[in-house]
Amino acid sequence: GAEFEMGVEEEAGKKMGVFDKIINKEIPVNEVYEDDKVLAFRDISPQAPTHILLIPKIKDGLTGLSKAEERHCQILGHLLYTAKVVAKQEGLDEGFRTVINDGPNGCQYVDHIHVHLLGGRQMNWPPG
Ligand code: DGP
Repeated sequence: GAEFEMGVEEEAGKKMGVFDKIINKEIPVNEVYEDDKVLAFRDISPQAPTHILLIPKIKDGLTGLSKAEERHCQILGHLLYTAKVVAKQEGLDEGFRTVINDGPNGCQYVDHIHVHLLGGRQMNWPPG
């Protein structure tokens, strides 16, 4: 999609991505968790009663999971662990789903890795 292509420009330093603007507080979000490495906020287009995005504050080339290198192992683990912390904070005691979309087939639109945390309703399997 268009935003995926925008990310290429961003890598070249021409354009700041939407999640960078969120990290820089240039775009306001409904924040639910923050620490030195990760920011979590409510998705603008929620697909479940609870729909939160978790993103690393420093992208470090991690536009998507397919671009992960061994140096990203710590932040990847921290993102997933934080999803659990936020799920508990949100009271998702009956379960929840985490999703990382990657690339066109994965319906990834924002090229800054993010974990979707979805809950508050019965999820379906297989996903669409
Ligand atoms: P994905 O398809 O995995 O790339 O999901 C990107 C998600 O980001 C999508 O669910 C909508 C969300 N999103 C995009 N722009 C904004 C924004 O400006 N604010 C918030 N809160 N969410 C956004």
